[in-house]
Amino acid sequence: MQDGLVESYAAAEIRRQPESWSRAIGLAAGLTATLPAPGERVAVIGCGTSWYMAAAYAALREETGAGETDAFAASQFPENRNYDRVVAISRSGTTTEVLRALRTARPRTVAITAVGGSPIAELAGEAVVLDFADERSVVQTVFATTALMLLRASLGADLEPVIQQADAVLGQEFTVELGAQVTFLGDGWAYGVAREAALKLREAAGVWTEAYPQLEYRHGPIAIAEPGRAVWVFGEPAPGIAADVAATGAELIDDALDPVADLVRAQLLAVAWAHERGLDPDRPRGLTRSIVLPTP
Ligand code: F1P
Repeated sequence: MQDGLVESYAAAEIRRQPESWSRAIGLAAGLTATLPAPGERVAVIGCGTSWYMAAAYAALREETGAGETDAFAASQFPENRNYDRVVAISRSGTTTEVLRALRTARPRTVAITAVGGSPIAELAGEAVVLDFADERSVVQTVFATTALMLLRASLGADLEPVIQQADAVLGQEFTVELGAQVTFLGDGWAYGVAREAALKLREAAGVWTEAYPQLEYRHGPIAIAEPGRAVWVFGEPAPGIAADVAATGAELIDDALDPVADLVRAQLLAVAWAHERGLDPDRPRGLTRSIVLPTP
């Protein structure tokens, strides 16, 4: 473990994740009337990290046959859709675009937030308050994954193996090799998690990252692969991807982990690389805890 890793809020919050997930999973059974029911048409909205968690849950809900589910960056939420339920994810509960979208959403809305009594919690018809997962770092880790694990639990997933994998990731010593560029790949719900991993490295460490569905990788993004750059696959690698990456000389990272446990590894790397670069992972350049626009 590097000295720097224990100094940031982000490092401590990353380590809190398995415990926070267990707590959230314990809440899921009591939220069956609040969270989307099987068969409902659902939209899930958020901004930044919260959007990527929304995208992961939406794809997973469809994959498990629970019902049609769309995910939108809150600013892109279409006003004239009739969903059975709209789920808004926002750690702060103050993000302007989420508030704007919720004002147009109907009929049932539910907020998942870390802050009870926040504007989004008040505006939504119902609120799930994960205050135990709130964070000091601007860069989100524990709230985001806790919201996603709660939603996964609501779909009936057995998450104990994921917790064990994350515990193992957190217990590992790893050497920090500064990556010049990392492209994350994932399919289905893992694509949302891959986008979040890419965002984490950009936000905390200023690393150049990209993220694509696996089969999109050959449609252009592969052109930037070269020795010294990496391609990190979340979930099972698609046939032929490993060989195609090897041919470029880029490094392939395939941890064979659940995507959320793999995200924990990416979070740890983001904090470690931030320290290597002399950056503060808690206070990334140009970012604030939430984006509150002048016109609400
Ligand atoms: C969403 C968010 C974060 C991002 C930054 C700005 O916040 O976009 O994901 O890292 O801090 O805000 P929230 O709506 O989940 O509070």
